[in-house]
Amino acid sequence: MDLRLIEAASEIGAGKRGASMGMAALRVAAWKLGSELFGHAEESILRDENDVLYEDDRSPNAHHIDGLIRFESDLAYEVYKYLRNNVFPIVVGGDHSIAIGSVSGTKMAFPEQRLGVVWIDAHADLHSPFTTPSGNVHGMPLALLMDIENKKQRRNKPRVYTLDVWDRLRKIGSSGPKLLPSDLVFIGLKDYEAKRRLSSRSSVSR
Ligand SMILES: [Mn+2]
Repeated sequence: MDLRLIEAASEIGAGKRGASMGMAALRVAAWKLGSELFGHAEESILRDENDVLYEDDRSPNAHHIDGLIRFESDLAYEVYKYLRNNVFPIVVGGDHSIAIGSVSGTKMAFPEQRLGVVWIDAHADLHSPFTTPSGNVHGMPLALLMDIENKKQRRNKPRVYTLDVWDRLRKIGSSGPKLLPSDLVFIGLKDYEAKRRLSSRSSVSR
């Protein structure tokens, strides 16, 4: 089966800059180790929206989430297109919010099938705009993909604008959950975060 590398250098979801350099770092390391992957596999390079990080943030409980709409849709379509043509896509980020487009695109290619996800991370990435202490979207992709908002443990009052964009991201490819909790495996998790109650400082981000 042919492989295709997809460079998804979006770093809007992270709290710090730098995740967009992932592919460049891998390319250098692979070349040093004598790997031929980057010399032979074809690459798709997606246009990122990282410039929104220089603009005012309209969404304190999901920072710059509007910068993800076009990007995640493009990524989903790219993944879908290759899978439908029997080409295996390897998506390299970028921060963890790129899972939104990657998994949505896989679901578009196999709409009748249940997807399994192996999540290798120190964090569970199960926050929503209602529960996030930091407002960083890289901590939310699994909740979005499983359609979990966890309002019971809310600590924030997200803006209507934020929830509108969240809903559009949730519906990329199809509405309804892309993934079931029973089909998700975590590796490397440190812990779940303790639950918190809604506080009066709810809009203050860490
Ligand atoms: Mn993560």
